[in-house]
Amino acid sequence: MFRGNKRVSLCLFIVFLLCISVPVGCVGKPESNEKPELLLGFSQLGSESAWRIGNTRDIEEQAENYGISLMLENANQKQENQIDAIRRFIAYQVDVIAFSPIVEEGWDNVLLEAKNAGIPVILVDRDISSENEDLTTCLIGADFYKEGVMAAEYLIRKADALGLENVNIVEITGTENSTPMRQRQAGFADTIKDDERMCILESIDGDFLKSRGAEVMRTLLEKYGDDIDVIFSHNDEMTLGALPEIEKTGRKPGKDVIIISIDGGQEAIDVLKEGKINCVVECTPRLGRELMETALKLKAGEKVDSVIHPKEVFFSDEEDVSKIPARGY
Ligand code: GYE
Repeated sequence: MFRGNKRVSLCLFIVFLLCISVPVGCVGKPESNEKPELLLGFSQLGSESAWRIGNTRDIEEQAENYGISLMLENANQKQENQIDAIRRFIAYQVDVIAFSPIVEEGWDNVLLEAKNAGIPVILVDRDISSENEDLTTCLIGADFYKEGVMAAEYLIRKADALGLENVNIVEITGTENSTPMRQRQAGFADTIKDDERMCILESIDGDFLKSRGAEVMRTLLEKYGDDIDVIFSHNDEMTLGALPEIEKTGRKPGKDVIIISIDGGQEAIDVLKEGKINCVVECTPRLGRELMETALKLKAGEKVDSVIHPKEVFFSDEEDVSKIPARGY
């Protein structure tokens, strides 16, 4: 009897254990232990411009929209920080790596490590230059060559409209050896090369920074003074740095000097509306949606397009600029 009772109690205890363990099993592991559907490591190159800040924000927002876990690292304008970040993503075994290379050269070793770890890599915004073509899967970014072409085509139309015979241009270029610097310069130069009125007096590196834009402008003004007819600047930040320097000399940007910029951030568009910039070629920082779509496809083992360029336009004094809607960056 006593022994029987003991057996019954044991049985009841086991049933009790089963009762409490089954529902817990149904609920599953606590959320923090759950593997997210996709873990994306993204190395942003820095925060040098409104464009870059808008790009980072867009990628964060779209990761959230798509329910993708994002490991975001900001390299503060240093290639070695980007290489370290990519190595951390590999060690962490993320599903997909994305990065915006600050310059084109110098990525082969770390990308080979990612390839050997079986992690696909997406280039965002800027390209790399490598003999080994299969280190990355695709590039999601603007057609910078076309942006340079659009800037030059505007200038040719403007020179026609004003009846100019000689057009002296100074160019403030973006970060040396970066894709937008190389491609914007090439697109612009190729487009004006057969127009005998056009002459590039000098091109100086402004590193996409406002402070450098001002510094470069001072140097160019000291050297060429009133001979300068046109400023072609590779981004809005450098343009915004250069404008006050021109004003200090008593000349009016947008009237006495033709100003052409690239990006199309809100601040530059406001200055275009004031008449101090003549043309702004758009470069959209909204690459987040394409990035998430592509990362999901790669995780699913699907094929992706090797180059994805967003559609871009330009804004100029040839149109009613008061109608340009808010830019959002
Ligand atoms: O034009 C500039 C930024 O790579 C497209 O980088 C980007 C460029 C953009 O700092 O403002």
